[in-house]
Amino acid sequence: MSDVILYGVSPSSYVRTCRMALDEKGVAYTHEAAMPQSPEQLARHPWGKIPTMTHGDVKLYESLAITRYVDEAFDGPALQPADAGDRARMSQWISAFIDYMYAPIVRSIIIQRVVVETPDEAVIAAAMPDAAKAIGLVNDQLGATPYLAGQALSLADLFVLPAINYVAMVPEGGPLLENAGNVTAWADRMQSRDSVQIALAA
Ligand SMILES: N[C@@H](CCC(=O)N[C@@H](CS)C(=O)NCC(=O)O)C(=O)O
Repeated sequence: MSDVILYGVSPSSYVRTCRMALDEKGVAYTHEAAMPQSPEQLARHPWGKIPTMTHGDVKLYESLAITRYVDEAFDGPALQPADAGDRARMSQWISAFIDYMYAPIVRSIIIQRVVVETPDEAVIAAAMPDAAKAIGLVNDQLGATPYLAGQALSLADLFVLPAINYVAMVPEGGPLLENAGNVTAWADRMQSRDSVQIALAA
């Protein structure tokens, strides 16, 4: 058994991000399908969220901390740009995803459409302008650079991709993605990566 253990159920956007980071680095890990807010997960994360990760004595919660640790503690291709400007842009996109994109796209649209038995159409409709704005900005970035932080894959792509993948699966994906050709082309390119196929198939 690997001494890296990632906790959290597979459909979670943030669990997918961490799995992709681990697989991009070639790190062997055990995946335990912990549920958020379960007693076990509350013991690992003060707010009961997923994912969490342990590596021997290192016990981490929060996806940004986990993915940065994975990139910095293990061999394998760098997932953070060396160039200061690109690295800052990576941080900007991760921060923007967590603060402005996750709520409208994942919490409001995807969870209502995919998880909730009777979706609240008002919640979905209210989230559409913010979701459209976010996807438009991602589209502009991907028109300028092949990946969110520049010329190479970075953690920023791994944070944003799972949400975009979900958007493409729900009816709202039609209007949200119809004018976002750079986003759909990037998402298509990303699908060819083993890490993406493993995480998104789960
Ligand atoms: N800030 C946390 C957010 C994690 C998060 O919101 N995870 C979701 C699943 S994608 C979750 O645990 N939701 C259940 C809950 O909030 O109780 C991180 O970056 O890891």
